[in-house]
Amino acid sequence: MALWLRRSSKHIIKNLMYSNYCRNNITTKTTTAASFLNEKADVVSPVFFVGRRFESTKAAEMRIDPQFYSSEEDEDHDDLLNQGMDFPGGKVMFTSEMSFISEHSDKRIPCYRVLNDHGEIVSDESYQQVSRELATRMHNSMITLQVMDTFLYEAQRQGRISFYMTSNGEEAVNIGSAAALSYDDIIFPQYREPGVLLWRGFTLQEFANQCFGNRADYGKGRQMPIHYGSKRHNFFTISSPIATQLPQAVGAAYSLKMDNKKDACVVAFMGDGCTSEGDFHAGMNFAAVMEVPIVFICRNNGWAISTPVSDQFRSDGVVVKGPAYGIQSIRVDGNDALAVYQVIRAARNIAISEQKPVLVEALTYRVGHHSTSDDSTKYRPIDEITHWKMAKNPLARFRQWIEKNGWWDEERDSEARNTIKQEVIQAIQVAERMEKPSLLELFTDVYDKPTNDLQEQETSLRETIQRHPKDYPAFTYSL
Ligand SMILES: Cc1ncc(C[n+]2csc(CCOP(=O)(O)OP(=O)(O)O)c2C)c(N)n1
Ligand SMILES: [Mg+2]
Repeated sequence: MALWLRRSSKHIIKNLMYSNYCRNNITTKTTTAASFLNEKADVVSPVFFVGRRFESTKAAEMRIDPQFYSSEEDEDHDDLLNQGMDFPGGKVMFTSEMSFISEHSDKRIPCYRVLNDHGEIVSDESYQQVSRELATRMHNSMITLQVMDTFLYEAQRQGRISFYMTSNGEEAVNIGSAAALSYDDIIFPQYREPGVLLWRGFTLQEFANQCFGNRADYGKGRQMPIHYGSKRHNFFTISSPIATQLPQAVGAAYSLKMDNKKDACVVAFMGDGCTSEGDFHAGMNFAAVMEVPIVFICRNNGWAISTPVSDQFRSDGVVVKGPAYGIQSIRVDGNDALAVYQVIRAARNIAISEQKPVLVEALTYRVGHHSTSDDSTKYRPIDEITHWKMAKNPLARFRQWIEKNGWWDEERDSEARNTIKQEVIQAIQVAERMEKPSLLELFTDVYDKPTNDLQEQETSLRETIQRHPKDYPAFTYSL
């Protein structure tokens, strides 16, 4: 019985292999068996696995297992080896050489740049000149971001707001990418990309209102500072749990595809640390499989709070992860605003015209502390920070370039900085003086009708504030 089973199974498997072999080679008109299987053999597509992507894995493995062959079948077997096998995703050739893919290539993926550290153009013909108007606007926006960061950071240090995060050192990724996009593109930010919102017209007053959590804050004071969001600017509200924005962004990109919208894409930002979250991998895979128009921009700034990238991953950064998911990818110098602009423009073009995702890894550096709750000198050398702040400064590099073009000079620079400084101070003063949102707002916007426990909490909070009015001065007016 055992012998019969073995012989029968060998026979069945051999037939199976043979029929698969024929089907795999179905376009070769001379194969009589192919004609037997399908009379229109010569016009049938050679792709065997279409529509049955996952069910044939086992059969495919069995087909190449030598234990199922007898010695007289060796020649056939060699032929089969040489043919390779059609497998979901394309033909895979066999090899008799057992070799593991190396964990890294000898050379690191190069980094695209347009400007060198002295603001000189080093790019080839792939670079497209930008207009004076655009270049000066980009520079002005980078200064605005820097000045806003300085004053809001100080406001936190003075105890006027509870928390803040700067984008110091990452101004070029912020503004270079924002300038390359259309306002219809939908942004899913991580949190260190306020420059994108600034570029789209979110005012300094709106930034300050959010950080002070006042009545004019769109989040009604219910979020920590820097959790901006604006429907008007196609900028999804920042959410603290890292990487949650990625699968959401892919869903939004899929909806663009379903709506056949061919003039916009989704742009999802993330940090290097974000790529260690499961949501990064789920998002990348879904984007690739569903072929959605999305540009993933990873700001690889060297650190995820106190975790250096060397403790984050062993791969050559983030860019190499793209091809593993079947995503076109590129590495760019994130401190070169011109290079970021060029790359994001091209990436956006691919995402929309090919309806496919693109991954961009921008190499930059977080010059500031992670947030106002952090002291980065505790875990990284000051020399490292100084190097990136001085020698690799993205604003200094861009400024040198626009000065060489005769579009900027010292006088213009100090005038711009002074004007922006006054605007930021004014915005902070107005935001600070404005009333806080009504306490009632704390319990709205989640349920249509507040649940019993929410009602109890509201009553309890009111009683507490009435008992201790000095501890809650900002809220007593709305009781
Ligand atoms: C799911 C989740 N885990 C952990 C945290 C705590 N956390 C906040 S920021 C951060 C580091 C993120 O680093 P990175 O993505 O590189 O962004 P960067 O701050 O460098 O811009 C961590 C771990 C969080 N907010 N959410
Ligand atoms: Mg980081």
